Amino acid sequence: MIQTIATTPFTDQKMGTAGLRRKSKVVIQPNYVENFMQSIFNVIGDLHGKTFVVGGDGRFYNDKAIQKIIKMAAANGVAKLIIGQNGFMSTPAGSNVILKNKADGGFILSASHNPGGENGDFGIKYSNASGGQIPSSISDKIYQETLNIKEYKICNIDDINLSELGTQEICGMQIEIIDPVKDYVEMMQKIFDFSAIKKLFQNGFTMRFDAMNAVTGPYAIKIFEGILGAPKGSVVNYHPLPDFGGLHPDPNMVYAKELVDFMFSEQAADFGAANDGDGDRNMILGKGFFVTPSDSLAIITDNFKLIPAYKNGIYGVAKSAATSTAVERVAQAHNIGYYEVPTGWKYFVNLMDSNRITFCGEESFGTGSSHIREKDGIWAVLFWLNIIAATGKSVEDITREHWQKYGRSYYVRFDFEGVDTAIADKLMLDLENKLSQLPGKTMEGFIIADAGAFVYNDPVDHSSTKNGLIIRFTDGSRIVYRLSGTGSSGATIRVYLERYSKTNLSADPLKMLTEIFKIAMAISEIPERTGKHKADVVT
Ligand code: G16
Repeated sequence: MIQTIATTPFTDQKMGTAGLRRKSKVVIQPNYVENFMQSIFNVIGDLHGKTFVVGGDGRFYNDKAIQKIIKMAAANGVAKLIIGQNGFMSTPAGSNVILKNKADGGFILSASHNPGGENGDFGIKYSNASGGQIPSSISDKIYQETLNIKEYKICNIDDINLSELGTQEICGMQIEIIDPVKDYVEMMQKIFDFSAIKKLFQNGFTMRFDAMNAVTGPYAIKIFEGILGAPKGSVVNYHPLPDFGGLHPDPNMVYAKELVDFMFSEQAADFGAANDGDGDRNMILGKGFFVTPSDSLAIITDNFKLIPAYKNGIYGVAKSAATSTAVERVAQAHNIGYYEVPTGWKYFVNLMDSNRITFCGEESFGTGSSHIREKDGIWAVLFWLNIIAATGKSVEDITREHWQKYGRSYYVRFDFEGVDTAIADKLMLDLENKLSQLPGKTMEGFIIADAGAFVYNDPVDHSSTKNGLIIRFTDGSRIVYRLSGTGSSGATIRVYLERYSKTNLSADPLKMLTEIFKIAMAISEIPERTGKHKADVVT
């Protein structure tokens, strides 16, 4: 039944910040998924005795791609696949299943927060036995393999029925279909104080969770409405749909508009939250109030003692360089380890494995802990609910009290999307060359303290990664420039701005950052070079 099929390489199968992401129309080309998967299998080498976890966020082509992966895994000698029922599994749940079963890795079929459907994006995230996504050293090898691939192996059998739980054998490989929600729920119950959160709802607390028609719907219904007793209707858009029902499952102030409008209306619930396509991102809202992901990480870290699983102490905390410095002040106050890594959750994995950190987070709506090796949307929501249950305070009060204690990092990200790749690359190169001349200069009343590329030297595997350019001012303000690594076409230039104030705690973030924005544009020449005088997305 095993066939060897001749193929020719695609030249665009280089993984980005988190796996391979391309337009669905590109991925559905004959042999596209096959080439990519065979390249991974070739790089792994001997697959005999190995177990992998497979699932996805249910987007268009999830069902087709998963069948290909099953048939190819069997043909390549994989011993066992653990698959989410109907091919569904969130990214955090997948990480948990890998770790719990001591599997050799896993594949989550998702383009994360990117839109889905035939005209949207598709993607494949590949994790190893750590439960986290592979380091760049391995993804580089896989990319080289994709450029040289000549054939792939596949079992010539009918599609497998993925709706029945249980074990079966195909082509000499074992398949176990599991309930993707069960293990995840059990893990959350071990971390948080479910009875305190349950009491909160019994006392009339209200929430709205927007699953954005993506993978977390079934998890959220089970946990929030089922176990914790949130009123029926608290979870909305909970049916995972191939095109996310036309929603763009990116939980931020722009794309989670339905939730944001509701939370800023008269009818607002006490608490609002959303997750992204594959359930690793989160957005936290109070009544008429938005918590930036950078502040959320700082607040979560400051409150670790309120959570059963962390109350005895945490190792430390890490953030991506582009994330605001709010959590740095918390780490100093608690005298715990503090690390700054490049953008990409995979950079946290070594720090967690070596017990250097417990919590980590990113400005891109990702927060998580060492319970798994991916960011975790529902975990972050439960963390906030647990803080609220333990303190009896609102989201806004918790955040404002945090600012009183530590000061406030005003923080906004500006995305310039759909830029010609050559223009974006040249802009970053020229900018980097310019940075060494900037220190000491005064612009718009701000003095530049230092400027340069962000280079991370991993303390565990000693690899070195360069990602983004940073300008720091003498008052603690910062500008970070990066090219996104999660787009499916063209380039997106991200500009992250931050300004710290110890005393001015209630200003409008955009007003606070007016001058810094002007400086960021003047130095980079983004408007002149891209023709864009306004960012496409401001979050
Ligand atoms: C991925 C990574 C994150 C990263 C984000 C944004 O998230 O896992 O670590 O912060 O992309 O990356 P970029 O700025 O390069 O677009 P996800 O949720 O898309 O998998």
